[in-house]
Amino acid sequence: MTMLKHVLLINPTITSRRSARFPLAVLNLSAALAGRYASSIIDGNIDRDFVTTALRTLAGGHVDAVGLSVMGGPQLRSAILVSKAIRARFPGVPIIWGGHFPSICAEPALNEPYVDYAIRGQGEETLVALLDVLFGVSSERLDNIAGLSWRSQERVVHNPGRAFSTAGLGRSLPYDRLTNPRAYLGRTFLGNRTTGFQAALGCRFRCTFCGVASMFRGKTALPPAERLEHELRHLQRHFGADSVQFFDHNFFDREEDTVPLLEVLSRLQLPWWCFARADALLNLSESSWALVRKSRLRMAYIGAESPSDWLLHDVRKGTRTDQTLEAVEICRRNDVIPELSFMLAPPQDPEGETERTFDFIRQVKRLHPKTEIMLYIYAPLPPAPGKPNPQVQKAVSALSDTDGKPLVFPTTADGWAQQKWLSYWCHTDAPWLTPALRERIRDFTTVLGCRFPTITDVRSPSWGKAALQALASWRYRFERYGRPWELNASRKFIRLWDPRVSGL
Ligand code: B12
Ligand code: SF4
Repeated sequence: MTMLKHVLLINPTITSRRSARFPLAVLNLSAALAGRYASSIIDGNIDRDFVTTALRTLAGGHVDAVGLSVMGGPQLRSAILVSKAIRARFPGVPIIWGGHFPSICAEPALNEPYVDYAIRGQGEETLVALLDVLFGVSSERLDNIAGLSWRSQERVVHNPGRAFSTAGLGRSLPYDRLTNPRAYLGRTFLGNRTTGFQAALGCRFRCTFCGVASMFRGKTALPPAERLEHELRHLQRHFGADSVQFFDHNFFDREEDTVPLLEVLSRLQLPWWCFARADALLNLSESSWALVRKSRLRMAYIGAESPSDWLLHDVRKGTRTDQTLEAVEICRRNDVIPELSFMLAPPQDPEGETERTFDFIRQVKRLHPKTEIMLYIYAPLPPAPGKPNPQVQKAVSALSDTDGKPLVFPTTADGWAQQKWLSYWCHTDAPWLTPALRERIRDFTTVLGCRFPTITDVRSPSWGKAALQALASWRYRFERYGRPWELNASRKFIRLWDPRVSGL
């Protein structure tokens, strides 16, 4: 019997143990490798000493390649840490990066000595094809593997992108490969044992600022209803899931395709959360809304992005501000909390747009006070390699810093891990923001967050939230956001939860 080659899949730390949800990327990859390659998983969200664990596993001598899942932001730093450690101790083991960071920044990743291959977009088929070549299973050449970026001598080569695959919809995830699968269900405002789950793949839109668009290039596929039911019942039965956070980029697609999924959710009665678009919600008929209510949808995260239709048009969002307001209203009528995300300070008019966004948020709050608000800075990323994207190219070529110098993105992964660029990737800062604007945004965020503590915060004590709310109410009412020193001081004792950083 021949031993299968072994791939160690690592999800580097991105969040606390308590916020850890199923590491879906490495689980999907492990499922795709099954039968052809053996795999094991290390999750840095649960194993807080995952670098040591990875080195120990490699020292065991049975690992033939390492695959890391890398999102830009804090996960990039932990990915660099473990990759450097592996390269130093086991220089002969190939290190493969996949996920959102290398999908966009394949070149900066490959400009580092600790990354050998960068897989762009959906990773399952590309990884199998790469391993087949590395281990001599196939006589294919590296330059024929779609979706792969690699080094040929000193040059970085980006092969063409891989076509969208729906194969993942047919696979069940090997939760038993995780050390303790039950650790991934946590208490949230939805329930005591909320699970993360991805039903559909991709998104049919191509907003220029969004990493999802560069990964899926306008493609989407929904799962068959039976699969959704089967997988969720499994999570209920085996791990006690009592609620679901859907990680789909976009849960609501065309009504006729979404209705069978809503019927499943109505049967299962698990309170749920999802990403949605304003236009898709507005397109639902009354009977579909009845299903939404019956299925116990609690909150829908909607990319409102901006109070200005010209900007929505510029970034190819495909929705309008009147649709955002209508979606808020329809959510209110159906007892669903809309969670609106906004991108502040676009470089065309950072101050003006920011103030208009604040006014728009006040309007939304008057319409439906329970609406949750997520504030980000507009921070478009460079276009992904593999296929020219003139719209994204245009959006980023117009960017400059406060001195008017054109913005130059880092050319290495280490460069992207510097604080300035980490904040940029996380949409918490951008080089064209003046100190005054930064302060204005910080102050507004503080006042708003204290005045309307998020319902998703089940960790902070309710007395603390009530105290902050009372303290912040006059400031919000009279629009006196500047220097909220008393709120900042109180928040040192009463820590509020930030769903932007840790999720639900
Ligand atoms: C869950 C999640 C989180 C969780 C992390 C996990 C947890 N709680 O345990 C938390 C809440 C911590 C998080 C944080 C952030 N997130 Co997040 N997150 C997600 C979410 C909803 C699901 C991720 C997931 O599991 N996807 C399902 C898997 C199967 O897909 P995948 O990861 O893309 O994996 C596929 C490929 O990428 C590739 N692949 C991935 N890894 C690997 C590895 C190898 C070796 C290979 C070969 C291939 C490969 O193959 C996989 C299968 O096809 C996604 C949206 C989404 N649906 O993906 C956003 C998303 C990934 N997050 C995003 C962002 C920007 C962030 C933040 C950096 C900032 C922010 N604004 O939210 C923060 C960081 C916050 C901080 N700490 O400061 C963006 C990424 C965009 C981009 N260009 O980088 C996304 C796409 C959301 C969005 N629409 O904007 N996030
Ligand atoms: S912002 Fe939303 S709708 Fe636009 S591409 Fe990204 S996931 Fe799709």
